[in-house]
Amino acid sequence: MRTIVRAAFVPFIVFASVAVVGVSAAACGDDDGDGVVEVIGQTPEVEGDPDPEADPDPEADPEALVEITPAPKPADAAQVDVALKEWEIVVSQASVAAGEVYFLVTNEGPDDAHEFVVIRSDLDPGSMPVEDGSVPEDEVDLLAEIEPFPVGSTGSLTLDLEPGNYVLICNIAELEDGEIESHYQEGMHAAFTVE
Ligand SMILES: [Cu+2]
Repeated sequence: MRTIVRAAFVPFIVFASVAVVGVSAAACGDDDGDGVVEVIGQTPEVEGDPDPEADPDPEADPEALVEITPAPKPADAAQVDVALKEWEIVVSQASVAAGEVYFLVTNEGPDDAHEFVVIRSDLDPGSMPVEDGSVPEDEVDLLAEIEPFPVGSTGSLTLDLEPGNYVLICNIAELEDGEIESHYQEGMHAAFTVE
């Protein structure tokens, strides 16, 4: 039975090898049946979509995204300008006083949709956990985010932040030429401190 299942999913296994090789290697260290079971468990995400160039995150398709506009800045909030681009996040200041913080976030592209995610973490900004190119958002202290938005658009996020260490990331992972392109791993992360 396992042989039949495995044969049926050969095209997917080839296609997904980049995504699962780390998981399989970590879990069992070889390529026996355990690895195959893990691969099969991921098929619902791809099943019915035979195009290996397909974007696994349709939300990230610039063509499908609408422009966003920033909310007005609250009078007492500290403003932090944020530029999202390939491949970095640039902040106008890396620390602010505790209290209301108004992030004014622009996607400078030049080509890709980006998102803006605020995580509270003492980890080095480049050392967050990663699964299939994304930081698993249920395994970190994610405070808020601006969902993927197109190049040239600006949004805002106002948060009441306590003193501590924060990490700002873009968490989009998409297929590029059959391989996962992780915006986070390409460098879209920045440290941010609240005093
Ligand atoms: Cu991005």
